[in-house]
Amino acid sequence: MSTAPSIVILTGAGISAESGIDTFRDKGGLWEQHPVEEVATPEAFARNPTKVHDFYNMRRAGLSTVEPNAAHFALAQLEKEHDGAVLVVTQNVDNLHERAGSENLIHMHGELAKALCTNCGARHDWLVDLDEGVVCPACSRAGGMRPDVVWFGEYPYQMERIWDALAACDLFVSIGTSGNVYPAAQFVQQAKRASAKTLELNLEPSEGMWDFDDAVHGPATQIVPQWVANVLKA
Ligand code: BJW
Repeated sequence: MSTAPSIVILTGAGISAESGIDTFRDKGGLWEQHPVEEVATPEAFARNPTKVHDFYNMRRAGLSTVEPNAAHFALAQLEKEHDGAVLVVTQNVDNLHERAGSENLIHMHGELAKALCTNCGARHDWLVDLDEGVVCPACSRAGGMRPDVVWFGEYPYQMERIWDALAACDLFVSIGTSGNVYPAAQFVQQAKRASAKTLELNLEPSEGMWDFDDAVHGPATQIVPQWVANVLKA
């Protein structure tokens, strides 16, 4: 059995920023351009589905114009070369981790490249626009297709698997997230209850920086590959 540390990594919008994807809460971020209560709640979708579809259609179309960066690639390399377990839990709905090669990956807030039918519960790979008239390929009904993302007030995906991994990890690393959104913002406490070491890698100190044992601040494309290189040579 490996004695190498088991690592859980939480990523947020900051890891994709240098790939050209807007963050949410930074100056000029997505919530400044599109008020959160108008595009990221179930109530907003019920009230104005066209507006919500437009917001996600724009972001889904943007996927084909961006590439994974050095930070995504470094995490994929860590998963392949580290002797212990490596799990990446991302809050991001982009597909840059998987395109960089990460395989042990959970999209806790869903995926832009998937659609969910609210009539039959089927999930579909989806790279084109959605609208209220789209027919579900599984149940053939129209009107129920939505982006497969987790809005405020909805339950994030695979939480049991995430809590279990946090309870069993030796090292928890949070990368490129402001720590504003729960339950992800609580992961550091859960990891500490398991006596894991905790590390923040972010452009600037996050809301919860003082909860971490260590922190390194700078652009993800610099500090993540450096951290991975140190782990792999230890
Ligand atoms: C760089 C960088 C570079 C920039 N290099 N870094 C009151 C108290 C507590 C909780 C609640 C409350 N009222 C309601 C709640 C719960 C609510 C919540 O947290 N609200 C808060 C606003 C208070 N949460 C929910 O409703 C969640 N569900 C839930 O709680 O269910 C019940 C439950 C309870 C207990 C256990 C389990 C379940 C659902 C949350 C859904 C979030 N959805 C969104 C949008 C959908 C997806 C999408 O459209 O993309 O997910 S919101 C948005 O925020 C998105 C993100 O994934 C998420 C996190 O944002 P992130 O990634 O942190 O981005 P930013 O922009 O905030 O930060 C970027 C960071 O990067 C910054 O720090 C920069 O400095 C840094 N950075 N460039 C490195 N180059």
